Amino acid sequence: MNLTSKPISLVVDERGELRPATSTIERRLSHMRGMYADAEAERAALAQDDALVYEVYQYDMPEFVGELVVCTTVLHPGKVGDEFFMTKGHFHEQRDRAEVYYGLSGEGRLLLAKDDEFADVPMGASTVAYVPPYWAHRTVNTGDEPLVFLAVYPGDAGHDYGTIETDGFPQLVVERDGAVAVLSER
Ligand code: S6P
Ligand code: ZN
Repeated sequence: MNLTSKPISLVVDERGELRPATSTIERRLSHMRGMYADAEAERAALAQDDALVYEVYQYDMPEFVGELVVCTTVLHPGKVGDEFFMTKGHFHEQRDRAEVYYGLSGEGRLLLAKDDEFADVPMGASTVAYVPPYWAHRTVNTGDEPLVFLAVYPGDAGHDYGTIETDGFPQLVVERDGAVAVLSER
């Protein structure tokens, strides 16, 4: 994409759409096959309805060092079996690129992983979460409303989804006895 950045003011509407957006992504359950721990529950959910799990509204910028991309994510409430709806999760292709999330509404967790380390931090209205360089990140909605957040990341960061598609993510977030539980697979 041949883009030139200019001064601009964007608006996040009441449902979390960024306006104007230059690209929009819709992720449904069928785009995430194999990512939820309970394969049988995933099959059953897909047989019923290819649910919309999340939407991303992005204002693209040139993919250069020094530029910043802004986008919002609307992560819908729901579960596959007892596992809460989540994003695919990724590393930045340029591993040393960081990111900031600002929570707008809803509640959930941001899961982070790097080598043998992992962490989870709360996400919700007014939360500022920092994704340090080198950490994979995935967001989970643990509430009944959409979890909406704004993200800002370097224009040249890129996205590596393949590593998590192959290796999985070391934590999962489930409902256990009516409470939210973060389980570690390591
Ligand atoms: C981009 C940033 C977010 C995610 C979005 C969807 O670097 O971390 O905007 O793209 O939350 O998640 P994912 O893992 O499908 O890109
Ligand atoms: Zn990211």
